[in-house]
Amino acid sequence: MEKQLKRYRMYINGQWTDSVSGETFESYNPATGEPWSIVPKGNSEDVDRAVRAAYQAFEDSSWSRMTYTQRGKLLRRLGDLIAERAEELAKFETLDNGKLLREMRGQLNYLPEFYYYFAGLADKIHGETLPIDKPDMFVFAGREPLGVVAAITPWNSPLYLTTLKLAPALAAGNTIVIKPSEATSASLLELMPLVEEAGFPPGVVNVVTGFGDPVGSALTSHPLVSRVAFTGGPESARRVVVNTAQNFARLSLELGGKSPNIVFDDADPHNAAMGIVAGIFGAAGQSCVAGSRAFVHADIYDKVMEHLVKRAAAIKIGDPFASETEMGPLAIPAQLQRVEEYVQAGLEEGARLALGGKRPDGMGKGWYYTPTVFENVQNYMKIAQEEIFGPVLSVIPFRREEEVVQMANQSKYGLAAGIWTRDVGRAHRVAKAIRAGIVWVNTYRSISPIAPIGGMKYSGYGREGGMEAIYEYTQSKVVWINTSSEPMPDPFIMR
Ligand code: TXE
Repeated sequence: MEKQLKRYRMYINGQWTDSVSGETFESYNPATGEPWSIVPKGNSEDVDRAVRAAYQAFEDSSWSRMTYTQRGKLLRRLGDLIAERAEELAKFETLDNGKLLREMRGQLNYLPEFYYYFAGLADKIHGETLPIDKPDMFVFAGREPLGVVAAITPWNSPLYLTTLKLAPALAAGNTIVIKPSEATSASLLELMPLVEEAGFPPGVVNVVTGFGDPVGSALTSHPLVSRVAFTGGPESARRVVVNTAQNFARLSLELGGKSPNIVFDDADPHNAAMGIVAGIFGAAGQSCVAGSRAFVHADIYDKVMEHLVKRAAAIKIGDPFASETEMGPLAIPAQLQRVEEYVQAGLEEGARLALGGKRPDGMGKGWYYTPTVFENVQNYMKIAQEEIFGPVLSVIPFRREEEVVQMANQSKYGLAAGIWTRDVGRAHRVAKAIRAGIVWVNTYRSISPIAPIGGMKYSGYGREGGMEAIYEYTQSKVVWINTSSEPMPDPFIMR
């Protein structure tokens, strides 16, 4: 049986390699619940090899003396290669995480834009001269790379979430070691031949596969790592924060949310209902920005619910590779269990199921769950406060703008929010009042390399994407030049 499984190796210092221990683990297809590939199970020794390779590559002249324009060209070439192989890469993602092929295809087809954007920025990381308040001093400030970046990624959008770290890190001149989620190693390993073909020197990009502990822990605490970029859950994030106390690495955390999707009484009920469906049932709710709390104005509540439940009930669940499928399985069994536990908690707290709340029939061993809509939800309930990361929506009616802003902000999270209204003043007011890093008005789940992504409060800190990402992967250096020909003045006075 094992012979039929695809066998992967890690990518360290431009070489394909097994783990030092020789150990492996299986990766599963969520649609069938069966293993389909074998991946090396790394440990701290593999991490050490990869970090040392990245550190050496950072120091090596083939990377450190490469011009920013040349680095930009390599990134552009990588973008072109991804564009050529987007379909193939998307299929590996679907095999590993069970998300719709059409969604992964959409992400992969758009991914080159991120490489092009950061390729364009690579040689625009300018410094500045400072109009210093002292005569005979010429002072300038520039930005320099940080060194070795450690990227830790989850299973929901493996290459997209990797790219948000990889592209700006390389554009800024860093090197990188990436640890993909143990559930989805394949697409990143499939990307490595393209990294090589694009012309990145060995050691600039490395991949160590394996579990959070020991691989993630060893990587985030390694003394030669200067920057950690983490996307995942809060529990692992807490350990990462502690780990970086070892190496004082800079850190960005993207940890998901409990995003409100707010429908005002002047919104088109059908349109808003479709926005809610997109926000929570797209990707089966396994998205950091999932609009998992829908606040609907009481005056149009019934109409919105009618459209919402009708459309959600019609969602086609099935094989994520089939073009007609609208919702695939959940990516890992732990998620299925988590969703079931939260649905039970919702019922116990007195919320009422308007739709779903069970596993669908006839789906074999796949990790499927039906689109689920809860009514009669109070904002303080567990299902309205904790991230479920599955196709479970809580709907809460409201009457007043201040009331809904208050409820939307009564959450420990602050990643994203949606507002549905035709009143431009209200759109601006509410967007300003919501404590979230991203606010969408009359749209949901829109992304672009130009717009930064990141959260407030328990959703984490740091921003990915946009010009801000360049600042996140560089540090400033100030140089003072004394232009005076006078002798050195009193050495005991600070000047
Ligand atoms: O994520 P983990 P899990 C949320 C979502 C989900 C919950 C748990 O609510 O239900 O988190 O998901 C690595 N040091 N999100 O447990 O474990 C791990 O190997 C370093 C939101 O599956 O956080 C993987 O590569 N790394 C999120 C990565 O962390 C460690 C996406 C993420 O997995 C580690 C995923 C350690 N000690 C889950 N332990 C989003 N923001 O989109 C684990 N990891």
